[in-house]
Amino acid sequence: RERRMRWWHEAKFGMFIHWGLYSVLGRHEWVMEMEGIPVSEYEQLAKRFNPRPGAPREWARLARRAGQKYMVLTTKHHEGFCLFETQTTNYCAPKQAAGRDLVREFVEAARAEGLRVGFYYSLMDWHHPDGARCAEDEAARKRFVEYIHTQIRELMTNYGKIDILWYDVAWPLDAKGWESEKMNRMVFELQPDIIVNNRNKLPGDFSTPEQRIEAAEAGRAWETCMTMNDSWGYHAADDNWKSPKTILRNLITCARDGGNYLLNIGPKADGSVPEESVRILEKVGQWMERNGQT
Ligand code: FUL
Repeated sequence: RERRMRWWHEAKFGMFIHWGLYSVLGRHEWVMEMEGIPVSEYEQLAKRFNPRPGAPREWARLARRAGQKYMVLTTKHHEGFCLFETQTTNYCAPKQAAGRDLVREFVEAARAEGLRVGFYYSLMDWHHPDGARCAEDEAARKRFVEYIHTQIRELMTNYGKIDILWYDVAWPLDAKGWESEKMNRMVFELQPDIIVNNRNKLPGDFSTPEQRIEAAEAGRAWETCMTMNDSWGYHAADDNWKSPKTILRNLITCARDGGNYLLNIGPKADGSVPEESVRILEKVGQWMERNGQT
């Protein structure tokens, strides 16, 4: 583990990217749940999600200039829409309006800028019919876990070397239900050098304090993930931006206490990064450059 995690400890600073169909609405990445939008209606957003090519390259350039050393993209958030090519469902970018594999574009962009590559993947899925009933219905659980494991296998197989797997929200099952041990075994077989977080109900390689800075127990790696405003997905009306000074102070606190800082952007549906986020990251980058961190 020490060997696998060396680069990550040195990196200290990464870019989180929340991007999906919710970006079309621009009202928080939980919009489907918060506004009770029915699946059949929400699905229509896939017809309007057609980002312009090259957007991931802009994120990667922005990240590099800000002194971030790795990027983690939501390959699938709770809405269930896959940004990657998959055999498991048509509800994925290549088979909808986008017409292409956005995860591939992301991976290529990160590599082109010399950044490490991370995949966020939500276990909870509001789109799959078994996603909720799997807790009470064993046949549903079996189907759903097969679906999830297959998607993870695709992600771990089709994009070359992946550096981080960032699981999220394991509702409504436990580690046994998700077959998390088997899941991680498969992941490490396919990607021996990868590091995984703790959100599939196993300890994994690092802890994931959210929106707060809190060192884990001694000897345990941790990464604080945080938004620049109050939403992970693009939110047009959320202007509660942190100052560059606050962001820098947070980064320095994490580094001082031995943790990493994963700072989020929520690109718009076309892939462009909200102006305010760009401004903040550029300021951070100036400081990083002055201090020899880029
Ligand atoms: C949470 C999710 O519910 C949020 O939408 C976001 O992805 C955050 C990083 O993790 O648990």
